[in-house]
Amino acid sequence: MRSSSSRRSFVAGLASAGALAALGFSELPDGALAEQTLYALPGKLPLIRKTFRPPNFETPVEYFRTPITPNRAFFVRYHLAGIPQPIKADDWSLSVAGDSVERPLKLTLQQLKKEFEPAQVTAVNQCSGNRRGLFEPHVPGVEWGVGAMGNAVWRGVRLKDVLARAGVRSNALEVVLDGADQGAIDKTPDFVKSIPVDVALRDETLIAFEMNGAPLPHWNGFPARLIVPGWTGTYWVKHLVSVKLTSTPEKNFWMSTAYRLPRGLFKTPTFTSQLYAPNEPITTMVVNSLVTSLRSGQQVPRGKTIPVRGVAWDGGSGIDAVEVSADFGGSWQRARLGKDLGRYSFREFALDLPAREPGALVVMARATGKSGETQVNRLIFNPAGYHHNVIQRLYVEVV
Ligand SMILES: Nc1nc2c(c(=O)[nH]1)N[C@H]1C(S)=C(S)[C@@H](COP(=O)(O)O)O[C@H]1N2
Ligand SMILES: [Mo]
Repeated sequence: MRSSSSRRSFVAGLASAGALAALGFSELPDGALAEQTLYALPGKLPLIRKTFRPPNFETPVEYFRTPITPNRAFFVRYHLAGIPQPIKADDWSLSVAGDSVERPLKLTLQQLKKEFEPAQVTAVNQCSGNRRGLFEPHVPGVEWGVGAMGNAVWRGVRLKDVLARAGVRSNALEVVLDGADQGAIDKTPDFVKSIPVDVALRDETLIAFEMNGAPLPHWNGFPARLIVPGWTGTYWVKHLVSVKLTSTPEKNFWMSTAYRLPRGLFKTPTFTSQLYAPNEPITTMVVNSLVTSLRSGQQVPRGKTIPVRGVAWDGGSGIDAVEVSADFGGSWQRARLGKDLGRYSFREFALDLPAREPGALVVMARATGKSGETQVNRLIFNPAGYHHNVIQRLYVEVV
């Protein structure tokens, strides 16, 4: 084993960006980086365009320097080819049905807003495939960098209150969610997701129509979307038009084939009614963090400090600690944590490292949840490229 000081000089001796990338220092493989273009959808700031049809746009890192992600910078993810058409609030209604409700019903947006108690939650919406572009070996799918996520204050009504109005039968197993977007000339099956009934009946599972105090942007699900705090973004169905309580597992492509993981690979909760195949659906997010104050390859003047700041989050236990290392993980120091905005929210962290001697450093940040789960040193490979929470290694040069 190398000592940390010889590791440091080893890193300092590396000349080319290619050699650094080979060690995992670049944020994305070279090809993926070269393809990054910024583009502003109507109502949005310029975001990193991954695909245009369907619209898949990633949030640039600088917007994670505040714990709440601005609506105009919030990432956009769609599955069905074509651009989802804006919906008029007056034309929209939500149907609540299924074989496990007593009384099917339909609600307008006005009814939803007026007849139910308001509720809100601050929660991270992160795509299961966030950081897929960093997978080694490479896996197919949208090659996301680090910005297929965002944190917002979501406001709306509780799904459980809406379900209660329709009457929940005791045989209810899953709640099936469908949005207004459809692949009209598309071969892709309609995007329909389900969640376990106990998750649907939690206080913090919402039908939201506001994001950070404003109506949901079209691209993030206007006029209403599902919020499932702690669970990955795939369950947060946008432009929600149908909620069905069912006594049988939902078996469409998006539940049975996509968004699945090898069984038992992660210690996340099990979606028990969906265990009819050798694999299992993804559920909650794994603990993770993002350094927002440094870019790999950055130079810092000697005598100054190296600011290590960023955000950390997990699947809902809340962040317990973020530790920072400047010696390839040889030693770790606890960062200060920012204000607690709730267990589903981003938690800010900060630590200043001294930039004493000229040379190269590898800065790492490692988050641990209150569940005891910690970010991993090595990728837990899975074929669809989900749950990337490898500790970042940022190469910083003191000059
Ligand atoms: N109607 C609809 N809802 C959807 C999707 C979709 O394709 N259609 N994609 C899901 C996925 S996979 C993610 S990660 C989140 C992304 O939310 P955002 O686009 O608001 O950032 O929306 C979810 N809800
Ligand atoms: Mo996603």
